[in-house]
Amino acid sequence: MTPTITAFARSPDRGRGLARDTRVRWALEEAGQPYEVRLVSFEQMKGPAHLALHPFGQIPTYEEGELALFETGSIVLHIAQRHAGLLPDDANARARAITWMFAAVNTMEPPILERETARLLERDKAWTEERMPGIEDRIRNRLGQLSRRLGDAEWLDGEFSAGDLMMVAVLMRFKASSEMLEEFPNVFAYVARGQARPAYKRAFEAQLAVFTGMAPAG
Ligand code: GTB
Repeated sequence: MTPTITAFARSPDRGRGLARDTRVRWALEEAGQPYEVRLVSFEQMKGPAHLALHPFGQIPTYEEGELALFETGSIVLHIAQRHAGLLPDDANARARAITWMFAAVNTMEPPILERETARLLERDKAWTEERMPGIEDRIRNRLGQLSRRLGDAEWLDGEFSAGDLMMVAVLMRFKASSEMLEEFPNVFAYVARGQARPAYKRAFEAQLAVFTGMAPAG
C-alpha cells in the first residue's frame, strides 16, 4: 500500500529541505518506495483532522492503511524495518544503527535547536547574546565528539544506515549558517556525502517542487 505523508503547503524554509518531511522522503527514496504527499496549511495542521493524526499539530505524519504515525524518528525506523537498504541484517549492527538514530535526535539535535530558537525566535530578548556562547560551546563539544568517532570513516558504523540518514539530516540544520560545521572538516564532508546520495537528491527535489509550485497536489 502506498503511504501518504504530510508536508507544509508553504514551508517557512522556502524549499531548502530543512523541514522534517525531507527526512521521511529521503528514507522512502532510499528504500525505493513510492509515496504520496498531502500538503497542509498551518491552519489545517491545528485542526481536528490533522490533530487526530498528530497530537502536536505538526508535520510530518505517515499513513499506511490502518497505521498512522507521527515523529520523524519513528517513521524513519518504521520504513527502515520494513524495507531493505536502511538497516543492516546483523542484529547487533542493526541495534547500533538504531542507536545512532537516537543519538542524532536526542544528543546532537537539542543544542542545535536551542541555537536556532535563540537566533530566530528570541533574537530580541535581552539574554540571547549572553546565552549564545554557552549554547555554541555545547554544540562544538558534541561536534568534536562526533568528529572523533567518525574519524576517516565514510559512515558512522559500516554501511550507510538510517543512523546516518538521521544524523546527516540533523546536521543539515547548519545549512543556513555552516561556519560551525566547517570547523570539523570530516563531519562537514560526511554531511556532503549524505547529500550527494541519489535518494537524498530526489527527496530534496521533491520538497523543493512544492515551493516552486511544481508538485502535484496530494
Ligand atoms: N519531533 C517532531 C518530529 O521529529 O517529527 C518535530 C516535528 C516538527 O518540529 N515539525 C515542524 C512543524 O510542524 C516542521 S519541521 N512545525 C509547525 C508547528 O509546530 O506548528 C521543523 C522546521 C520548521 C521550519 C524550518 N525552517 O523554516 O527552516 C526548519 C525546521
